[in-house]
Amino acid sequence: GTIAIKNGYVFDPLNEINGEKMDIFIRDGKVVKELSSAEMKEAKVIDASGMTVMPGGVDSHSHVAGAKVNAGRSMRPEDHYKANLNKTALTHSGSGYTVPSVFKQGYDYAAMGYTTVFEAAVPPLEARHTHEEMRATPLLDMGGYLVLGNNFFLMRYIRNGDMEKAAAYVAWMMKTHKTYGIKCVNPAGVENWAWGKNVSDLDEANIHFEITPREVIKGLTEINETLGMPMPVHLHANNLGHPGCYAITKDSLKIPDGVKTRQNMDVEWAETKIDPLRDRSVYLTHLMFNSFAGTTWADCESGVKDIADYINNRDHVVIDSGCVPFGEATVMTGDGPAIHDLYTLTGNKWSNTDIEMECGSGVLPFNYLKSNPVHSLQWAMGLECLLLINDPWKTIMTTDSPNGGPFTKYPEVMTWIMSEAFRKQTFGECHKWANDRSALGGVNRELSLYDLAILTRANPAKTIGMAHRKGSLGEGADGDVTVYNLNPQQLDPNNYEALLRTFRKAEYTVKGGEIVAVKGEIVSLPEKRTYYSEVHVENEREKEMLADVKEWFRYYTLGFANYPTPEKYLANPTPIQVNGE
Ligand code: MFN
Ligand code: ZN
Ligand code: ZN
Repeated sequence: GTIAIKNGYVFDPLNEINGEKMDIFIRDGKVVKELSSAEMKEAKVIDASGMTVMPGGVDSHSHVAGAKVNAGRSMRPEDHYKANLNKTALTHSGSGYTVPSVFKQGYDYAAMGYTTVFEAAVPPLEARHTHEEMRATPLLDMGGYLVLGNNFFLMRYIRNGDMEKAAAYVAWMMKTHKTYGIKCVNPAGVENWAWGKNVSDLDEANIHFEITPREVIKGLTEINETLGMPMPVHLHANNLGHPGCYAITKDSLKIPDGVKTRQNMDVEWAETKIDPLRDRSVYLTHLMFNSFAGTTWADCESGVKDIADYINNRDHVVIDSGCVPFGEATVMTGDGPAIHDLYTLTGNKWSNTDIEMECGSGVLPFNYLKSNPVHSLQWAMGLECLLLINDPWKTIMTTDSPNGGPFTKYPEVMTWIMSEAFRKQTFGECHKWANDRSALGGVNRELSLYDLAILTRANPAKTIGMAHRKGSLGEGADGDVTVYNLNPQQLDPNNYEALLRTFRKAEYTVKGGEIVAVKGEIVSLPEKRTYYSEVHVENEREKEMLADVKEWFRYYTLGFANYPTPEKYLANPTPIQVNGE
């Protein structure tokens, strides 16, 4: 589409534009400097006078597609009653509050101004299912991270120091499953879950493979940089959700310190003022869930300050928060033992699957209550993750949807980080542990619209290596734009009701130069894309590695030829060419 968005206050951190009143032009789906007068006559025009204009929202960690998300949908009929959506002439019907149907999740994200969402965890053997659901999710450009932290081949190669084959294997797995980056969930620990066990410290070797979490993290970060991957290793650290786990989280972050980043992709860069190349060697996810101090739930407290101090002093780490906005959630993760712990704690119904023993996953409904001391502390800790780390370019706003709460609660999180008055309001409603056992009460920082654009657009895009297209309104970027009905000149953080209203429904969501949502109503359904990394390594090396894989495939429950996901499973497959050596 061709469109002019006129007279808005633009917040575009990748181009250092901070509330400047200006016009944004899009031709054939891409941002351009200007339109000719002939083109202007044909173009759609949005009058954004007195409004806030940002790049389309980018979610770099959300659980939206694949086996465990679908298990969540099928095991929670009660969740379907909590939200439903009638069909219109244009849109499909849908239901589900914490685990919405594929249609509803696409519409709901777009209504809030989001246009790009990456699925947080794709088990290799479930890649086809994941792609089918991504393809069926309307409006969003998507991609997924491949779960490799307990992969048989990698554990064996890394333990034997066979790093060339390990790298060739990762390259081959990315193109075989059409995935985008390396995900590492509870390294070495999920393998032990096959015996009903876990690992508890970085130097505890697991059963049979005899490899430690430290060796897996070190190995995967090295492989990631050898291959020149678009994004850093995406780490879900060990001991998630255990009181005291903040220590192992901090020690895990020290492992990739000093690893030299090498992002080597063949893309046309959008014009940006800030170096869009990545400088982080690790992207730690849902920091909140990995930051408990103390020894039991009775004496637990926030450990976020300690980790934030570390991150403030180093430059190789970027995190997403995993905020808890209170209320219904569905916890789902590739970390089987972590969900089992929550099952023994709550007695809630749960589901657990080993996927050919390479991944274990679990799902369990969870309700975060303002009356519960620990849940209130978790609310405070999630916001600490975003407010105690000083440099906004080290943080990304998420709820680890739907683990901390559904993504439809993002407006609440945005408002809490922008408004101390809103935080005070919530402190008054929730359990006193939120204040007594965290540092949040002493924080008076209020993020600006520019900061917000970093945490929800520029930084997720930059972190995952998508800044050439996403999170930017620079020339050549995708024409994805959010217009909020909010006049920055009249922004009043004390009027948090107004902020909540603003963020719940974007005035306009523009995707690829087409208006897709107006005041929360879906008005068009243009095509979408799926990104994955096509990593190139030497043929010889791939051949040697494949001989090993084929040998072991005799033990798999499916044939080697059925392993790959063909391109036809993807909506507009868009490979990113990566020069892997
Ligand atoms: C990652 O995968 C991902 O992870 C994310 O819910 C996830 O009772 C999965 O409910 C959690 N305990 C407590 O609330 C506190 C303890 C209790 C006690 O036993 O002492 N204390 C009190 O009740 C205080 C009483 C006094 C007072 O101050 O009021 C439990 C409970 C819990 C806590 C349970 N924990 C789990 C949290 C972890 C991980 C959720 C989700 C997680 C999801 N993504 O006079 C007075 O004032 C009286 C004071 C009171 C008194 O002393 O009696 C994807 O990969
Ligand atoms: Zn996780
Ligand atoms: Zn997650």
